[in-house]
Amino acid sequence: MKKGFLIILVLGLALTLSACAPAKDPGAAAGGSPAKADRRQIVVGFSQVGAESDWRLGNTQSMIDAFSAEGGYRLILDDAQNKQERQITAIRNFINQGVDYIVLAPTTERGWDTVLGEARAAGIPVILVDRRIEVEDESLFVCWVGSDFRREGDTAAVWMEEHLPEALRIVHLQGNLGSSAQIGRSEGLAAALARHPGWKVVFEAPGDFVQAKGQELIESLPQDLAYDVIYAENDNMAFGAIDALKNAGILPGKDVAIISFDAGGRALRLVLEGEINLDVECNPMHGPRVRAVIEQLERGETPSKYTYVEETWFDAETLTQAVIDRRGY
Ligand code: GYE
Repeated sequence: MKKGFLIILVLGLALTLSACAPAKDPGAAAGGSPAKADRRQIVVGFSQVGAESDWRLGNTQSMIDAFSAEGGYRLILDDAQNKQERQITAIRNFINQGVDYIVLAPTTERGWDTVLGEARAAGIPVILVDRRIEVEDESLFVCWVGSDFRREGDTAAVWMEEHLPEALRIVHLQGNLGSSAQIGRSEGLAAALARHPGWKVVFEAPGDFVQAKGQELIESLPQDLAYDVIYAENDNMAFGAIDALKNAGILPGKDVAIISFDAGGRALRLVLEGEINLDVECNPMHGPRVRAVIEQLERGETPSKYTYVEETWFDAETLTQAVIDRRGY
């Protein structure tokens, strides 16, 4: 009995000692080159909006691919689940961890002054991607990379002017209120409404860029509400709207025109099939663009303050299968 106890004690001690032993230098053990071990890893804290849409998933993947360990980076990714408070907490965590760069894809435009002031006080450069922010002092961020959302809204409006009748009853599914993507796309529509007395918005509500919410909103419309077009501010809300219409025996793309934004692969297939009439492109592949900005900063260069991504639009006449096959999102 006593002897057994002693054996256990000795074994336990041996295990504890081995756990405390200093780790061997992996480079030396593998006979690896010291130069490789010395190379500095750049730590990037990325505060992402959430996972609300196909666009967002494509965007996250693009960032993961761009900031790989093989490329010399360590990416700390934080998913804020569409909450600005969570993004503010994430940024404070990045500051505490002493990251080299903070990349922020902001949920909404306002409310960033304080936390970005904290990042500046800690000497950490902040790069904005996707949506924009409104701050008192624009030097709180180094630069921004993303899309011209107002232009996307204008593009949709022009297409509607050219392809749809002058008397138009519009159902407007908005994105996250206060986000640049919502603001720009809604502004484009509002400007066109001012030009067209025959256009009327018969229903308008935010669906937060989420498929289930798009579906719920269309299902919630009064039975006797007549409308000609659904202006959905992203593909996922358009998917939800399409499902709701089909369940009600209404043909999307024919009985009701569908306008959408993002133009991800899944949506483009519906353009070819005639269920989405127009999809305005919004490119989420920002990873390499943000990496290029960081490379510039590492070389001591000054990146341009605002970089807009080139984008186009697709309807059944302009879209080809080859475009869909090349889509990375
Ligand atoms: O259109 C939508 C996503 O900010 C451009 O956010 C982005 C928008 C995109 O959830 O699908």
